[in-house]
Amino acid sequence: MLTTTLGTVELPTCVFNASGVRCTTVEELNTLANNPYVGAVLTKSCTVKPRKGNPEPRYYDNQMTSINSNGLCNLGYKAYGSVQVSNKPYIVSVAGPSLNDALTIIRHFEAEDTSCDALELNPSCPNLSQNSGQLAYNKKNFREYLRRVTEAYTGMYGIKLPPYWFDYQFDNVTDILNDFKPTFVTCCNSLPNGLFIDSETETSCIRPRNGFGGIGGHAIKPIALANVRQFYSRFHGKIALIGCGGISCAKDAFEYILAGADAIQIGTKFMYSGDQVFREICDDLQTIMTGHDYKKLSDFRGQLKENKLINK
Ligand code: RRO
Repeated sequence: MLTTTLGTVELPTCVFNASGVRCTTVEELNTLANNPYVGAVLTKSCTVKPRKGNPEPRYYDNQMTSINSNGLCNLGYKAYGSVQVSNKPYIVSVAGPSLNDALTIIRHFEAEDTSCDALELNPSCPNLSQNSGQLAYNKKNFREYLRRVTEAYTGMYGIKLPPYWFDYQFDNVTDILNDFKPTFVTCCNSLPNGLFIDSETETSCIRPRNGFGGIGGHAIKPIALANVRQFYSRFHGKIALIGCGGISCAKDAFEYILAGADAIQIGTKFMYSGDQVFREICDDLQTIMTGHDYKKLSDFRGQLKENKLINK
């Protein structure tokens, strides 16, 4: 009932982890692989060399909403290339963060026989490049990045996008994506440069960068949902969509699919609740679908209706 596809790759369920959340170590990746409710295993964004990341505390949440400045802590791409996942799709997130580093990583996955089924490119980390801004916000650089990446890599790939706001941005990004034809896009990375303050200690809740960090969870759900919808109406089914942002229950997942998502990723809620969240969302999503008489995701995917209700 919950199976879905990204290009030619089949996922046993449409629910999996967001990159960065409980997916950095080999043990965490194996836990995701062994959980039957998880539709794919996605890694933490990787760099060429292993990175420790930013000083702690670098993550904070209040159950609903999170802030992080993790600083790309990861094992380095070679470690992720050696992980074996055989029972479901294995997706490696590639950060770079420079284009040359991204190319080094991508060439490895092009040349070597790994168990990686797809790459999720990450040109949208909110915690780096404060002076130049995120790559995916710069039309010229984003196009050049995708030109070089697609020259080097012939396998399946998707792109994790930052949140966009205006029609012209959705139009511009769609033009670029139509030229490079990723299999999927993920909407969206965390919202850059938020701030949580602890009124008791009178400090910021995280330490790096004076407390500024990427916001995830409940607060960004309407934004990420809108991004899915905006791209759904522009892609005409040619690029698959993964919704990511504030999904904490099956109702949230249902809304993302109505907006046009083929699959959904869980970040803040997975960090907070752990592995059980996948079972809860899968079970409850099936119950909601049965209540609406839907047997498969394609029965309602993208079918958001116009609101013609009259206020009394
Ligand atoms: O590691 C991070 O600080 C981080 C990354 Br790479 C990202 O893409 N998104 C995020 O919220 N944090």
